[in-house]
Amino acid sequence: MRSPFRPATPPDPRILDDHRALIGSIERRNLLRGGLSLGALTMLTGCDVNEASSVQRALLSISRFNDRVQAALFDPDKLAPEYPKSMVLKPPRFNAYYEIEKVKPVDGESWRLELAGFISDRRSWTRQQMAELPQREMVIRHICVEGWDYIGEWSGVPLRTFLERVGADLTARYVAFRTADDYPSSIDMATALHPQTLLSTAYAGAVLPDPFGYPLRLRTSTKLGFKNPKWITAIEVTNTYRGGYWEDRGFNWHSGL
Ligand SMILES: Nc1nc2c(c(=O)[nH]1)N[C@H]1C(S)=C(S)[C@@H](COP(=O)(O)O)O[C@H]1N2
Ligand SMILES: [Mo]
Repeated sequence: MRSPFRPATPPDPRILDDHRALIGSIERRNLLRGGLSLGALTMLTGCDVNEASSVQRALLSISRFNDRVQAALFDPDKLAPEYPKSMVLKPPRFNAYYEIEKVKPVDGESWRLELAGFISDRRSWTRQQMAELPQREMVIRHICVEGWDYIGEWSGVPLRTFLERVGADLTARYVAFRTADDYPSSIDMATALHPQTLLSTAYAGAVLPDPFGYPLRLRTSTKLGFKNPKWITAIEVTNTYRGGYWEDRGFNWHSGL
């Protein structure tokens, strides 16, 4: 908020230069037509934008506002398009915040899925136990913010089925994920309960290859690629906003339908 101790000196416009990516993402979402000026930013947020850290905070608060609007528009009954299996890309296209050579395979035998937060049975799960749950398969389009996409065939247990089985509080706001490569991620409960949101263990009918999230990754049909954490090690049901790897760097948290 505006500091009572600071004189109202005109801010240095160069202060925005460090935040071009975040500003670009806000502008692309049409939240601020005609570009973002420091004056507009101060007016919109009531923040003192003389400091780089408060610029960052102001931009993130605009981004969060947009998230709330988008979450309100989310229609849980709207299904994303599915495609014929003949269109499935084999192998899928890899992406992560590092190169494919740096992928550290997860050992499926010692792997456990840990549970936390508003869940009544927080015992951990093995691969075998996950495989015994009801499975679903879907052929959907994966879209990355970098501007590429592919059609993939994913199978696994619907996240809704899993959350019901462990006694999760389905009225909580968020489902958050931790992963073996330190890529935190979180989604709203409506998306978690969507019929096309899976805890996926297979691609094109075969066990997930290491680069694509073995043994367990999230696969949503209503979210951009970066909201699909791979190599999941823990799930938390929470009312606390947990952000995510790219979200904490300015990407829109909702990023989807
Ligand atoms: N754990 C983890 N999950 C991740 C990422 C990552 O770096 N680490 N990258 C995300 C991004 S940006 C994309 S586009 C997809 C890529 O998934 P794919 O390799 O299965 O196509 O994974 C997402 N999930
Ligand atoms: Mo992505």
